[in-house]
Amino acid sequence: MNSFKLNSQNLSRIADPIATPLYNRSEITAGIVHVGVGGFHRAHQAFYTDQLLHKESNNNWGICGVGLLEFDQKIINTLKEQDGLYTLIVKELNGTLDKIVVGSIVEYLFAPENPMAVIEKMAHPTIKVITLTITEGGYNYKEATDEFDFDNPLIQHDLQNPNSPKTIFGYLTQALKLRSERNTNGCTIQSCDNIQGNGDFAKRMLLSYVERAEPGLLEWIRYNVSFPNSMVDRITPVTDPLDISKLRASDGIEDQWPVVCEPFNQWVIEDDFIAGRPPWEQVGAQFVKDVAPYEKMKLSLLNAGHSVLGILGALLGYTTIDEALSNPSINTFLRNFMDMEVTPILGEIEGVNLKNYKHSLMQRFGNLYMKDQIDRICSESSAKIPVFLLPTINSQLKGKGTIEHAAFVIAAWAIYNVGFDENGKEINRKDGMKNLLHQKAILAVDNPAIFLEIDAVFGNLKESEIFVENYIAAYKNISQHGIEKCVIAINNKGL
Ligand code: CS2
Repeated sequence: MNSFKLNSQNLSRIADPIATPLYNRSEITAGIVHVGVGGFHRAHQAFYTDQLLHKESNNNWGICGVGLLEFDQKIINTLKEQDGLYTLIVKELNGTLDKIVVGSIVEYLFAPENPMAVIEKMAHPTIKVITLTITEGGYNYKEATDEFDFDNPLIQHDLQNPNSPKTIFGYLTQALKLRSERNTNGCTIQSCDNIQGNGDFAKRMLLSYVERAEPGLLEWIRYNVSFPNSMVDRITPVTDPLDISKLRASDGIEDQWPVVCEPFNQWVIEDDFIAGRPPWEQVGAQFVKDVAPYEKMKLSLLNAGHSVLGILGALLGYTTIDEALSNPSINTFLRNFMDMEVTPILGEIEGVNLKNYKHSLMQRFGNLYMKDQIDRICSESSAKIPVFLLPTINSQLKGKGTIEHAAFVIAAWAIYNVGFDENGKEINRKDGMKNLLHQKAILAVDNPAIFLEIDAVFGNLKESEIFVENYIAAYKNISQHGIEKCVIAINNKGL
């Protein structure tokens, strides 16, 4: 098949049934700056926004994508070469692929190249909302002290070089400072990361930084910036080179970086936008007063469920989430974890049937065509476990509920960090705390409790006798019998 590069000029060559932007992209202006143009943003917010731009009167809600890290150079270059266009490949449960060319990213900036351009853009009066996907670890939070981490050398750099910052905190502070000095309207900063109370958390971290960097700005922020909480959801595996070559072979589209994702998507947002907002409700987002219960449900069932499958699956030598779920004992273990340890802490959630939600999660995890990588799920677990799993453990301990499954997963993660699966194959671990985790994991072989001393991950969990007891028992059992036998024994107890 003749192929062509994906860009504005070639849009008309894209054949049905692939949807392309039907709005006039040259008339769209950016009302949103988004930081972190990874796969998730492109499968979720940029997709919702693309759908919105198809409706009338929304021309001022385009997105300016910003790459903050050196690592982002590749995606920003790709967007530049493709005029911001990319293909979203939705992998249905039955294997059908739905493809959409998304057009909502109309500008793109690479911060390391020109920091002032990013600061000016964030401060521009047409920008009403600044959204973030900077990952759980990106908020510069120190679990051990429950505070903003001023020891981070990048933060020190930003304090000394306000006009050429490297972190999101330096950028936002300078942009808000310009807004206040120029008497520009305020704006909304919306976190789209998987963190309970992500808006409140982003606010707390930013204000800690501002207090040190620009204390005179605190008052202005209080009255001119809002930080809505939101729950975001769409499983988005890492794009595989095969996705790229197949797209070219089947549709002739040469897209350097398409995004693959599942059909399901959900976005629940607290309606607190001080300078106006896109009417995302027109395309399926839910605006509610209190997002907390939705966030808690999603983080503790979906994200923690992912970690359960990822960690146990990695030790068993699986490479994808569906493979791990297709193991019947892992499948039962996960369901019992959800029913026995998570469901009791959730309570009633208005408009949600938890039984159906859990059922749909199992279907989503089992999607055979997504090939969601266990490596992706296990990466940065040191930042994920405190958000996905610890709140459940702590609530259950408080309410004297069971924590056996969760303790088992933590024990498995300690063993995972030794670095080998049960077949002796080296695990490809990616984690900001990789070295420390490994050191502690090695010491834990003779004394498992040592692993729980990583306060940055576990806080004061080591002080719970019940947890430590369960964890040590699980650790010893796994070391002796392997994951699968232990999982079967735990499942049998639940019968
Ligand atoms: C995953 C999430 O990173 C992870 O561990 O659980 O990326 C998950 O796929 C998304 O939050 C789905 O909305």
